[in-house]
Order: sequence, then C-alpha cells, then structure tokens
Amino acid sequence: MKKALLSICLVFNSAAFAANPVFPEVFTADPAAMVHQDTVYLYTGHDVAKDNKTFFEMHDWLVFSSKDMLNWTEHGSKLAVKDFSWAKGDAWASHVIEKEGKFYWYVTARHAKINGFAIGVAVADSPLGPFKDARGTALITNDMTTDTDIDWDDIDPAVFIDDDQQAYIFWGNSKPRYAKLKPNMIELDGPIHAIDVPNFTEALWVHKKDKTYYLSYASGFPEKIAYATSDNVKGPWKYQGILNEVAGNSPTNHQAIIEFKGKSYFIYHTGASQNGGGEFRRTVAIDPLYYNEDGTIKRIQMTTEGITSAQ
Ligand code: FUB
Repeated sequence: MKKALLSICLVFNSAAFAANPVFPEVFTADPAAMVHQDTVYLYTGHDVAKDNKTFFEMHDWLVFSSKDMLNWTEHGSKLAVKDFSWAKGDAWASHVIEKEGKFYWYVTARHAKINGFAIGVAVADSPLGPFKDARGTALITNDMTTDTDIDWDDIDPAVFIDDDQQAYIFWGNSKPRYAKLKPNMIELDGPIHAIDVPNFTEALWVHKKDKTYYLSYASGFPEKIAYATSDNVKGPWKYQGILNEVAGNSPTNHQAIIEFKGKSYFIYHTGASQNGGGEFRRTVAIDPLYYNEDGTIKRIQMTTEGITSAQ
C-alpha cells in the first residue's frame, strides 16, 4: 500500500503544469508563435488600459521564449509603434516569421498620414532583435483596399511560407485578404486577393500539417475561432466549423497554432485573468490542440490548468 502511494506521488510530481494565464503579471494579447531551432518564441501585444471600460491601449509588442512550453523567459518589449516613423499608435496584432536567417516582424499600427490602420514590417538578425523598420514606410495601407467603409480592415497580418519558399501575407478585418510577398519579404508581389470563408471577422492564421493547409480566423462577434482547410494555400477553402468557443470575458480572440517537439498547441487570449482581466486587459493562454485521423481538428478545450508535460 505504502509503495503504491509513493508511486502515485512520483507520477503526479513529474507532470509539470503551465497554468493559464501563462503570464499572470502582464496583460498580453494577439499571440503569434514561431518555432526556431529548439525554442518557441512567442510575440504578443501588450494591453496597458488602466481600466476595462474604454478601449484598447497598446503601444508596443512583447517577446517570450521557452524550450519546453512550460517554463518561459520574459524578454520584455522588443518593438514599439515609435519604431515606425510612419505610425502614430495602436500596436495591434502582429506576426513573426524567419526566412534565410532573418526574422520579419509584421505589425498592425495606425498610420500617421493615411487614414486608418496599416501593416508594417521590421527585420532583425535574431528572433530577439534588435528589430528595425525594414522599409521606412507601411507595407499595406487602408487606401490600397477600398471595398469596405471601415478604416480598420487592414489589420492582423499573418505570413506563411509554402514548401516552394513562396511567402504569402494574409490579413484583414471584415474582408479576409492575401497577397504574395517578394523574396525580400518586405514588398507585395502582385495583386491583393479576396478569401471566401463564412462569417469572417479578423485574426487570420495559416498553417500546414501533412498535405493540408489550415486557415483559422476569428468569426462573428463576440468572436469564436473557426477554421477551413484546403489542398492549396490559395484556396478554395472548405469551412470546417468552430475550433474554439468565445473565450472567457473577452469578445475578441486571436490564435496561433504551432507544432513543437511532436505536439500541437493552440495559443490564444482571454479576458479571464482574475487579476483584473477583461475586454481591454487580456492575457495569453495555451491549451493542447489535437487532430482527428481525417485531418480535422478537435474542438479546443480552454482550461485553467493549461498544458502539462504529460500532454
Ligand atoms: O488587439 C487589438 C485587436 O483586437 C487585434 O488586432 C484583433 O485581432 C483583436 O484581438
């Protein structure tokens, strides 16, 4: 009996937990994660609204890294709106990707001279920077997309590099869009295309597993994360339904999906922090993501416990 009790304790102690929210001391939103070598780099927005009744207040982006998804190192703020001379505020969702040893950080910010939101890109030689504006101008501005009445339709960049090394940038609010990127990663290469998926709001993310391309996005409002699949990065996309329900206490959501050391992860934000969380005071959470045998994805189960090493 004594022996049995001891072995139960050992098993319990060997399962390390990374509870949600992952970083309880700092309000983080709009996660974008990248695996580089043996490390996960997590890039997030940074909610600094003093109370939860006004609107987003976001000035910079933060970086975290981990070698096991359980223990995280905080690297602090590595890019800010003030690093882009053409921008005047609102450090909204971003995305980082590596190509040929350079790290490109695509960001959303409000343009200082052209009405509306815009997308810019910074570049660095390391995933931790230092990052510098790669162009000195925005890559995408609101006047390049004139098919909506809103001025926040050019937000939430997500970049995907296909097996043939062609890079694509996806983005949008209300209207999902994509365009090819030139090999230099800092210029569009050709026209902007529309994407046909139902009930799209924002927060596109593209990933590939085996031969299937997955396009996930925030749907409706309050937002649920939905997804679609295709055998081509350019579509057409087959709608596959809801991947994640409305997250606690937050009408927005924004996901990153990665595979690391053979396991898949769903990284998102909620307003559920019991330390003053809410719509404009969000925190990043991580839960496991599981595929079905037919390649569809099981509905995410949002938890307080988060992931364990025994996942
Ligand atoms: O964080 C500001 C905006 O809210 C993001 O750009 C959207 O994806 C939503 O999360």
